[in-house]
Amino acid sequence: MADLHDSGKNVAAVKVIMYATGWCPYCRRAESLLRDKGVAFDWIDIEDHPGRREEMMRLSGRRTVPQIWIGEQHVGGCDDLFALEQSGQLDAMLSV
Ligand SMILES: N[C@@H](CCC(=O)N[C@@H](CS)C(=O)NCC(=O)O)C(=O)O
Repeated sequence: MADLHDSGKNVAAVKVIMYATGWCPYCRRAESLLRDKGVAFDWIDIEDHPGRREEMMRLSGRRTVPQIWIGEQHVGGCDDLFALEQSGQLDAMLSV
């Protein structure tokens, strides 16, 4: 169901999940930041797996992609991920 995107450097102590689509620029931007951090994450393409779109909406209360979880915590979308980076909280959340 989910593809494991392994950047090859660090393995985050927590599971990172991103619901996404292949064409979405916000998804690519978020992916790029996670890759820069060197963490592996599960990429769930909601177009390849339509049932996962409903799952994403139910779990997040949002309809846009990406939607990102770090462990049990719903981070939100790309802007939310970058806000955590800007505030210096992201590394601790990722344990990197
Ligand atoms: N501010 C959001 C923007 C996300 C966004 O607009 N994603 C687009 C795809 S690139 C989307 O899901 N559009 C569908 C919709 O608006 O219903 C973020 O940072 O994640």
